[in-house]
Parts: sequence; structure tokens; C-alpha cells
Amino acid sequence: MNAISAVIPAKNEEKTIAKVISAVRSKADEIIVVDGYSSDWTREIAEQEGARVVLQTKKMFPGKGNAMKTGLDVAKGDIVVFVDADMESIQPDWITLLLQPIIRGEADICKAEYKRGPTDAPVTKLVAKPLLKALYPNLNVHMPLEGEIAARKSTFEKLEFREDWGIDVGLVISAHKQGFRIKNVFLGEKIHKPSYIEDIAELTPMAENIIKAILDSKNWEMIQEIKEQVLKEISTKTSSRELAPGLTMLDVQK
Ligand SMILES: Nc1nc2c(ncn2[C@@H]2O[C@H](COP(=O)(O)OP(=O)(O)OP(=O)(O)O)[C@@H](O)[C@H]2O)c(=O)[nH]1
Ligand SMILES: [Mg+2]
Repeated sequence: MNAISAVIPAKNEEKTIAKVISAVRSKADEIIVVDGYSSDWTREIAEQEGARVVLQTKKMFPGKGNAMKTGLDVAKGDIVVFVDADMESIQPDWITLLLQPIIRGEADICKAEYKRGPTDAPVTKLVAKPLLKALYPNLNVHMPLEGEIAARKSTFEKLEFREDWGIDVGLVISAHKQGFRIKNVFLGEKIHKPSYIEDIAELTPMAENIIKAILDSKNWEMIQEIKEQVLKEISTKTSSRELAPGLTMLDVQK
């Protein structure tokens, strides 16, 4: 059987939750919104739109991972697709594209990949990707922090669910370690609530959760063994170098 559950973690997403639910509606047999104790109208709107609304099990923030695990536990479908609640550009066919390879048995996990603006997704670009490249050079996931991911419920049940912002990267690392086939699914341009309002430092807690999730997933003795290789990976393109004969400092300045 291929019954589909869509699980939408949401905290204070009254502006976009209706749009997300309606994009998912025709593609899922049930829609579960897992609310993180929103103080706006998210829960009420989600109910009006016909979603089943549950509260995440722990009153914690950030609790995105706790919300996703809560949704997985109550989902009745054979296949589960997680979708962020702040997606302004979401289209119904994005859900189809994420589900098809799972239904056809061509992949175990489908992970969304988007075009993101030049200043969007800083934690992906500056933290997650360089660190993953160094510690997991064979992990072929283009956008490790995207929230949209699909798999059979039985597959998700084998993965480690972190409770905070580390959830998304943690899931793909856990899947990679267990040898699941992960497929990147390109969906187009992602427009969503800006990741920060004024100061990029607002993303520090998220960046710290991501670093912790990646480092936690490694055995430290193993890191010691691969240290030289890791440092080389991180610095190949960016380390300082002596100028070649004939070049002046002006040649290497921006
Ligand atoms: N239930 C619940 N949902 C949360 C929590 N934190 C974030 N979410 C939801 O998780 C989804 C992703 O969170 P965002 O704030 O969009 O994360 P982001 O910073 O935009 O990350 P990117 O989209 O990758 O840039 C959204 O639907 C949020 O409402 C939480 O503590 N509890
Ligand atoms: Mg977002």
C-alpha cells in the first residue's frame, strides 16, 4: 500500500499555513500539522483547512525535530512527506516529485533541492556544506538543511531524530550511514520567510545546532585518524599560499 501522510511542523506560520496545506491537499491521504505552541492563529487556520492538528510532545524551542518525530509517530500512511509551513512558492507537483521515486522504489529517501537567493540559506552555504564535505565526502546531498523530505514510514523509523534544528542534517547523515539510497529532487525556487530579520547573528543558534549534529554523528577517534585529510578538504581552495614568481600582492586582492 502507498497511503501518504504529509507532516508539517509549524510555529507561528499563520501567514502561509493555509497555502501549504492547500498545495499538499490533493497529494496526501492525511495532513498532520504539528504545532510548536504557536502564539498566533496557526492551529485554528490549519484546522479550518482540514488538517489534523497535534501539539509537539515537548514544550521546547527550537523543537522542529521534536515536532517531526511527533508527526511521524501519529502518521498512519505508509509513506511520509515532511513539508515546512513557511513555503510561499510551494506547488502541488513538488509533492508528486518528492513521492514518485519512493513509490516506484527508485530511492529510499527523497530530499528537496532548491534554487536559493544569493543571501538566502547562509547556514547551509557557510556551515553545513563545508563541514559535511570534510567529514562525509561521499554524502551526496546538495541542500542538507531543507525541510522537505520523503520516505517510507518504516525507513524514517530507522533514522535518528534530533529534537532541535539539527533534525534535517541529522536525518540525512543517519540515512547515509545506514546505506539508504538518497535522491536529490530539484523543485525550483524556494521563497519562504526570511531566515533572519536584521542581523545574520540571529542564525547562530541554528548554526550551533547543525555543527553539534554533524560532530555528534562522528566517532572522535575516527576524526583523529582522518584529521589531516579533513583539514586538507576544508582548506584546499581557501588556504593562504605563497605568491607565484612574477605575481604581486595586487594580483591576489579583490
Ligand atoms: N512545531 C515546530 N515547528 C517549528 C519549530 N521551529 C521551526 N518550526 C517550523 O519548521 C519549519 C522550518 O523552520 P524555518 O524557520 O522556516 O527554518 P529556516 O530558518 O527558514 O530554514 P531554511 O528554510 O532552511 O532557511 C517552519 O515550518 C517552522 O514553522 C518548533 O520549535 N516547533
Ligand atoms: Mg524557512
